[in-house]
Order: sequence, then C-alpha cells, then structure tokens
Amino acid sequence: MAEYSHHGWVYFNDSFYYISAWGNSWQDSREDCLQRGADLVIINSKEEQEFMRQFKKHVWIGLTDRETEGVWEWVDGTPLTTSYWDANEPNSHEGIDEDCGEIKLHYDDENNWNDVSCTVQNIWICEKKFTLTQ
Ligand code: 2F8
Ligand code: CA
Repeated sequence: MAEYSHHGWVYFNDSFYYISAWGNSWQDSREDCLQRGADLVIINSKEEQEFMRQFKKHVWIGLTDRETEGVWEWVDGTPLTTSYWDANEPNSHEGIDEDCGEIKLHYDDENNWNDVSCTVQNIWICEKKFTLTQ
C-alpha cells in the first residue's frame, strides 16, 4: 500500500497517522489527538500492527483498562479482540496499576504491546479515519 504524507501526517489504509515529537502522559496525549480531530491509534488489523512497527518507536496506543481493571478497551469504546501483547503482558508489573497500552521498544517482535502506568511520558500516535472516495 502506498503511503502519502502531508504536514506530518502519514496516510495508510484509510487513515492518517500523526506521530508526536515529544512525550506526554496517556491522557494528555489523547487530548492532543482529539484537538487534531483524531484520537490515539486503534490497531484493528494485522496490517496496521505491522505498519505501527515500522515507526520503530516506543509509543502510546489508544488502549486502556482504566474503567474496569482487566477489561481492555479502545478509545472508541470497542473491546479488544485481536491483541499483540508481549509475553507475560498485560501484567500490572509488581502491583503497579498499569492501565494504559503502549508499543514497547522491541518493535522487532510482532507481539510488542505492554501495559504501563498512564502517567509515564511517552510519545504517541494519533489516527484519523479518512476514506478516499473512489
Ligand atoms: O518486564 C516487563 C515490564 O518491564 C517494565 O517494568 C520493569 C515495564 N514498566 C515500565 O516500563 C515503566 C512493565 O510494564 C513491564 O511489564
Ligand atoms: Ca506491563
């Protein structure tokens, strides 16, 4: 699939993606996306997971279980069906409340998601659906 970019946004499979230049908490990252008319990225295909890996970045994704511990939801309210958690994740490591989803640094693995505290400062990826009419 061809990728086009425009003012920092990259187009792939019916969405534009924006990668931030600095780190922020999950909530502040999400608010930045909302202000851009987008939201944190929702990964709902294997192709999109592969595409995310190409950024080779440690980033927030639009996934959280902050409403109900252990029930992971995307920012659009859809439940998590297909997931790409790293081995032994999500784990709320050492009893820390880890309610937000990130792509870990070892993006070489197909399964590279981790749950981490939402207050960690990560860069983030926004996604805006944009279907080009035919
Ligand atoms: O080993 C997995 C574990 O690695 C880190 O904790 C040592 C992550 N925490 C942070 O990056 C802050 C955990 O979320 C992860 O489960
Ligand atoms: Ca974890």
